[in-house]
Amino acid sequence: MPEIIENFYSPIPKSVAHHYVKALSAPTLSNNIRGCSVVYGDMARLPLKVKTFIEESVVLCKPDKIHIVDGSEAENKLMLKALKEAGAIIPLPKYDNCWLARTNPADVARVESKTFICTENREEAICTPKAGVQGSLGNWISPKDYDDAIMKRFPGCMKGRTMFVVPFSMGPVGSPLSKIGVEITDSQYVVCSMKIMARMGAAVMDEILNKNVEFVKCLHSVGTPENGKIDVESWPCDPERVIILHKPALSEIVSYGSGYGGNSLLGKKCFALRIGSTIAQREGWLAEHMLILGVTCPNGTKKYIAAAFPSACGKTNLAMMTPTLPGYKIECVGDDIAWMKFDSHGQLRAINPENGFFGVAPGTSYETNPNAMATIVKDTLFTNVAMTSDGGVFWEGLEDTLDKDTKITDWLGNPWGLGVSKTPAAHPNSRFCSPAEHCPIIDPCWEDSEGVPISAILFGGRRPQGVPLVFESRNWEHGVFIGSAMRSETTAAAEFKGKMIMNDPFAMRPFFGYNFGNYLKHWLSMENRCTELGGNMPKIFHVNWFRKDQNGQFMWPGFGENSRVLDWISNRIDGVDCFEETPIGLIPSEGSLRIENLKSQINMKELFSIPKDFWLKEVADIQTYFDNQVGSDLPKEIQAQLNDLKTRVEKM
Ligand code: GTP
Ligand code: SPV
Ligand code: MN
Repeated sequence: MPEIIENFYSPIPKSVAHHYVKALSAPTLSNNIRGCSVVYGDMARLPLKVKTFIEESVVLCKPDKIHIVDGSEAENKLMLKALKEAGAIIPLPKYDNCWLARTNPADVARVESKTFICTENREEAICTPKAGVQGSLGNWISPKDYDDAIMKRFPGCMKGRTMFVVPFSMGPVGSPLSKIGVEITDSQYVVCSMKIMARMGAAVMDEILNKNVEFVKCLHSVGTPENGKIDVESWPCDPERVIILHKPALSEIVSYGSGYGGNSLLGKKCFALRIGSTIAQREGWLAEHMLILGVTCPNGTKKYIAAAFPSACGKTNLAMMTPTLPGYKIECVGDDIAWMKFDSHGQLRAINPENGFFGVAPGTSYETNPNAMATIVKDTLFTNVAMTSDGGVFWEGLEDTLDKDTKITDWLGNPWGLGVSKTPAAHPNSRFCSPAEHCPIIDPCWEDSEGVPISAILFGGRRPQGVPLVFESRNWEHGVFIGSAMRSETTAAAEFKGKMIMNDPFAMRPFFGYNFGNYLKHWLSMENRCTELGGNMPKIFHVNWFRKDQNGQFMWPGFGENSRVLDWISNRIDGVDCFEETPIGLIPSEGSLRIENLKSQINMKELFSIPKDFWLKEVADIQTYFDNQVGSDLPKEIQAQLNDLKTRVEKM
């Protein structure tokens, strides 16, 4: 046993290996699968279906060794140690068990253009764009091309590496709303990240074994470039041949070439959203790119709100907000993904299927998000942030924390000087990966298996022009239309360069697992489902923290001040008559948005203005988008909503 550990985790000194051996799972008798030795883990715990999945993967990928992940602390320590010794992570002694990973600079974000949904017919997966127009609502791949793509990349891709088998649960283990996956990966970084982001390990394997539940098969390899040359030894990947494949019919995800975030932590966007949305459609619920927060008002009443903003548009910040309005309390249930289902009384309930935060680092500071700052000083794996000479982290937004003797190393490992260097210290999509339980304002109900009751759904994005701070939909159908017409400035979370306004319906453009037209029909159908059960639909709002003035400055201070908007929304949920009708929806009536004690003067008139020219163009742009991208898949109710909006705006 010590020999196995030593040679697997070489060059760990024998004495250290010995120290951990006691805590490890018992060795098995026939410790091999298809001739490949199992160097860690309990073969006896392997359900037949998992064993078959491992066998198939071994035959395809030809790893040297197999490690069945048990999720224990001892195992995690070994992994981190091995990563450190391989130079893949750097310790951050300023904090408690925190680490920094630097990626290959060619592997820094999700790759939407190489992400595919595989179905028999194209129409099941994506809308049919107008002739001559490039579709932007996902990519389809045929079953044959799917197989070819795998066969071009995977055979032998794990030679010389260890194959890790990670059983994981999205949602608390055993909860009726949870779903299980097994990720096979050749990246220890992925294993350590999955330990933070999902419930994983032996308890999940037992769940599969004892309840014989189905699981989503997730196969991941960081790959090796075709010429066999790995650019950055500490971060192997194959950027040229990255591909992220989903086959909903088989509940299967296959990802090659990238070790980064949503490309490699397959429980997150691939499972919880893309495969998740197809399961949700089938089973009658919603899998959404949404934060979930609890807001307690000064009178002690508490409501839960879900909000969909595109990547890097403020979900984590809103979910962890420190309200500036006295007497308010915000608590965080989740910051990225919500699974929502009506209960038997017709109340919409949400769970956060994740176990941690994979949050955008730049912009996070003691001023903007002190709760995130308190979360990330323990058990956190940072990626592509800058490092300080005292063993801490640095990124844009933390300038005030620096003293003049501190030296900075940028995300690429080069010396960096504040006010001197022309490039950012941290990559704009650099991230922290932290356990949710370390968040000081984690909601007491965040792991409740029945989920928390949702009273409102917010849509939003980065809209520098024309879109007011907040408006309410006239009804559910109008709200679904607002979601379908969402647009936002692009960010560094995906491969887009520069800032342009892009349509991002429901903040799900990169994450739909099936045809967007059918997704809209599914959303519209929720109203009947709810009323039949005797419930009330949540109200729908649109928010925009990012409107700019003529000088290009944000007109609204955002962050904790967004509590003022939540206050108004909360009053609207309670039915308070504090609104004014406009062509685009209901906005706060004069004086009903609390603006007392704001630190700076705000031009409220401008912030809530609805310029006719802008909205005429917006209506035309939405029409073009629907015609070009959605075509005959667009539900007639949504077209009718757009027609009505057009009529109202024209009458302005
Ligand atoms: P993903 O994890 O990619 O899905 O992103 P997210 O939606 O969780 O975005 P996040 O909260 O991490 O915010 C992204 C960036 O927007 C950060 O740099 C924040 O500082 C900035 N931001 C968030 N909220 C506000 C706000 O209210 N006003 C302004 N001006 N910026 C904000
Ligand atoms: C996003 O891009 O919306 C993220 C980061 O939350 S990733 O996990 O990379 O998708
Ligand atoms: Mn996200």
